Amino acid sequence: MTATLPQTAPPRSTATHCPYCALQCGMRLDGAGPLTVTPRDDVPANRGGLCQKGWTAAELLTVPDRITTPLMRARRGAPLEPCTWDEALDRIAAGARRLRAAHGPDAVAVFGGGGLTNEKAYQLGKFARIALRTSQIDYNGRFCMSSAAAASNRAFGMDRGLPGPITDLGRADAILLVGGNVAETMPPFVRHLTDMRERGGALVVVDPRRTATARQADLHLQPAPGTDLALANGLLHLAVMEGLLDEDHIAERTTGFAAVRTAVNAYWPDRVERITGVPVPLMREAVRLLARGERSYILTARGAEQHARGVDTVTAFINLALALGLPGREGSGYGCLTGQGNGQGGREHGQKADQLPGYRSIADPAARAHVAGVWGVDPDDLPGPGRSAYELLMALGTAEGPKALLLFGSNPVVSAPRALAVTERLDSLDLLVVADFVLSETAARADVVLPTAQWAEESGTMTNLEGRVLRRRRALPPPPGVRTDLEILAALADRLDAPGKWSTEPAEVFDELRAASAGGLADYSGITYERVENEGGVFWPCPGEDHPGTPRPFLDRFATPDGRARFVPVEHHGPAEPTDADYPVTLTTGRVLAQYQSGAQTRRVAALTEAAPEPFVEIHPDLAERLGIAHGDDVRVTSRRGAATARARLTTAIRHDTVFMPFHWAGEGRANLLTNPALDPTSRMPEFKVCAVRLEPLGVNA
Ligand SMILES: Nc1nc2c(c(=O)[nH]1)N[C@H]1C(S)=C(S)[C@@H](COP(=O)(O)OP(=O)(O)OC[C@H]3O[C@@H](n4cnc5c(=O)[nH]c(N)nc54)[C@H](O)[C@@H]3O)O[C@H]1N2
Ligand SMILES: Nc1nc2c(c(=O)[nH]1)N[C@H]1C(S)=C(S)[C@@H](COP(=O)(O)OP(=O)(O)OC[C@H]3O[C@@H](n4cnc5c(=O)[nH]c(N)nc54)[C@H](O)[C@@H]3O)O[C@H]1N2
Ligand code: SF4
Ligand SMILES: [Mo]
Repeated sequence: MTATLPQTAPPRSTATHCPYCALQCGMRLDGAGPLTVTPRDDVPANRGGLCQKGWTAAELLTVPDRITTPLMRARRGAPLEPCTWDEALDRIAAGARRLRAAHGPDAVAVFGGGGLTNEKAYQLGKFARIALRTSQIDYNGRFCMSSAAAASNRAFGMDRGLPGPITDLGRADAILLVGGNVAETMPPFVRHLTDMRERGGALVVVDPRRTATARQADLHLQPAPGTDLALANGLLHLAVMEGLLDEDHIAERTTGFAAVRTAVNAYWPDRVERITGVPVPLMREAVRLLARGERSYILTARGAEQHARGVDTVTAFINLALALGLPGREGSGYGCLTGQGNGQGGREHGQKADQLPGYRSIADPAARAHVAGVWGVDPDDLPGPGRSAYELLMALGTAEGPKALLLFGSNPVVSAPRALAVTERLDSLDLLVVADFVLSETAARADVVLPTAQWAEESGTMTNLEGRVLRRRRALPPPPGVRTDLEILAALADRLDAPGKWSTEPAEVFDELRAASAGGLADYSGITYERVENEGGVFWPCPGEDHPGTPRPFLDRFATPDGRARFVPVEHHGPAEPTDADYPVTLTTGRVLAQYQSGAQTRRVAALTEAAPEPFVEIHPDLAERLGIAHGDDVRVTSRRGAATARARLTTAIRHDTVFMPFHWAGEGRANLLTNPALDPTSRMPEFKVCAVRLEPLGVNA
């Protein structure tokens, strides 16, 4: 089978969205050769703004080392060499069949990504379950917002990023932003915070670093990494003491407050100051700001969530929000800032180990029956839940684990915790297949590499951080020789004699997704491409074509069986790996404006590499002096997992006891050589945001 790519003349101007983060800024692409990018002002999320990554996004399409032909290596150790699509696909299908025959269907695993469109995420989950019949599928969203998702499901019965349209934020009385650096991670988002502040609202930021976001705040709390839960319980303790609770809201809309009130008794202010390092007067001011109006938000991002107790930490902030009467009211509530372009939709349509489309549980017999019906298979033939992302990666190539991995939309050699061990597991596979548009660090280790189409070369839908489904539109055809992910999955399904329909048309796949999601929590059945076009996006759940969609899902009731939100008492445990004499400093990790994730894309864009060229470690000057480190020195950072080398960047914006590294680079500066894969017991999220390290100066870099 050869790829036939429709070569229709491209329209002069295409309205679409940015390929990167969950804000999904609207942009217009013009031209037929090199595209020019202009921001759209008809999209509420960005209202005419873009960040540097968005402005330069068109360069991704023409990076010099873009792969345009499949690559294969004859055996481990041999070089990757160009091959035909038939050779590549035949090798994958034969390998999958052989391993399945020898070891059973779980011998082949799939790893997906939150950057994939809804259509691709859906098709990938279906491919794993009915073409490979494997339970072994998970995705990088597990590393992203799985803790917030689990906490929201527990409290509200549903997990949907923001509780309302993003423009609601601009009318709030106060926003408490915990562990989010939006000035770098979604710059146009800051406009909504500025709107609020110009109307008299207050911004409170909780971050161990005085970030670009914290500098714009009315109040900045600077806790030690991994102590947010104690802080949240302490704030609730203060709210109780100061009589700031919304007793009516608690009585009418929630259950379980008594146990939480008892639990936070033990979080008296002095104790919380000792745990977190946040002075009591600042805590008091924060809770007063948050409680002074009726419409306020508590928002969490990765700083609060990427912890071995991330679910409980988010729960502690939800408890605080509920006690102040915020969730369930128009223009206020709790929200999680989704990260990846389709971080929302990516978690709703079945690429997570325990989920089927429509945010259904794969363990629920009714859900299995419904989805099996749409797929045309027997419910008993669907596999059960598989391993979570890190557990899956670490099982690869072991006696009980998968022997082959098909990877779409992630670069775990750079982005997974304890990356060295994960890389060893990838190298021990019989067959590693990576679909990507560049030779990422993970693709470079694959046995077969499949070149895929990019954002502006394909159509589909993305669900942004608001829960609003948006259209990604094709502006030009992919380069000759390149196929879309849907075409790749269809060709493999065909070779594996898979049951079901394997359309390569995004609109057809979307119609099937609608049917599969019908009746589920994330019900997309009423959403059509036409409606998305005409209505500027549609909010899920949307259970019928005559249903308006649901911008604010919790106004009348929560999605729990009794309609009430649930308080859950939670206790502070601290980081899984506390500092000690050998590893006396806390390392936290995160992002910078000009690089995206593993850097596979942004490290190839000239202006972005110029803006953020190399790995670094932020150190407070006092700590640096104690360790004999000067600004610009190369520093070796060592944890129990390994050592990394990065340039010292001295700044008073970070706590004395903490250092920070971005994780966007490969090689010896890889932050994930150091990170601790301790997993949250519920979400299985790794503790990217805290581990114990020691630092040594390596002298001035020549
Ligand atoms: N430029 C850029 N933008 C991006 C991305 C990118 O890679 N680059 N990725 C996208 C994705 S997938 C995501 S998930 C989002 C992430 O967006 P954010 O969550 O805003 O990003 P991070 O930098 O990971 O973490 C935010 C902050 O958490 C702080 N932090 C660290 N430890 C703690 C802690 O224990 N407690 C608290 N309260 N704060 C802590 C860090 O100092 C950091 O400033 O960004 C999206 N946007
Ligand atoms: N230390 C540390 N580590 C972290 C984090 C942290 O804060 N600290 N954050 C974590 C978080 S929140 C996230 S989301 C992960 C992200 O980390 P990764 O999962 O590695 O994400 P990306 O770098 O975006 O990798 C996406 C890859 O897929 C390719 N790609 C993009 N779109 C498509 C597509 O449509 N189809 C196909 N086939 N390929 C595509 C890109 O070229 C790239 O190579 O990192 C996690 N790792
Ligand atoms: S904020 Fe996110 S969506 Fe907007 S331009 Fe930047 S990377 Fe793209
Ligand atoms: Mo993320």
